[in-house]
Amino acid sequence: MIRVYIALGANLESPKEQLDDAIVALRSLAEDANVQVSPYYRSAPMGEIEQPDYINAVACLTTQLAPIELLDALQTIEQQQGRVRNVRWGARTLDLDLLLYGDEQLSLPRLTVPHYGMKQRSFVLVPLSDLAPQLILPCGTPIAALINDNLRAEVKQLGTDH
Ligand code: PH2
Ligand code: MG
Ligand code: MG
Repeated sequence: MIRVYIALGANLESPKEQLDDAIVALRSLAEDANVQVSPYYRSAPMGEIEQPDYINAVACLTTQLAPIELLDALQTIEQQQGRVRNVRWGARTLDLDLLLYGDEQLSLPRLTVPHYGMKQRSFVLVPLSDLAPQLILPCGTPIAALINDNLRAEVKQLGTDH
């Protein structure tokens, strides 16, 4: 049984509902149907492409799935929620990124874990530290060492009644 952290992001077609629906779908991947979810955050789009603001969150669950099985399952959920892959970093109904798979460091053709951008992204680090303030990343860095006021100012917490 492995504890995994998954980043959720959406900026099209009722993004909050997309996250709500994704969390229901993630339960089917969890060993005990139990998924912990951070507060939802609104953030400006990272990158050069003009697109709507994102709603982001992080979920934590334990699973028996192997890393590639989990990646396949996440991509199936993205597709079920109407994800169309066209522009890199473009707008999307749902993005599910595998951030952490236990303590493992994986470099596979389809999958890099920890997620390559997670240490730079406020919309990942802030909700991740809400869920796991004591977390030590596989590289040995405590999540707390990556959080600061500037980073927190980049994201706006929404209600937690989801
Ligand atoms: N995801 C992207 C590109 N830009 N910006 C924000 N704020 N949140 C995201 O999840 C995001 C993004 C590509 O995955
Ligand atoms: Mg993705
Ligand atoms: Mg992403």
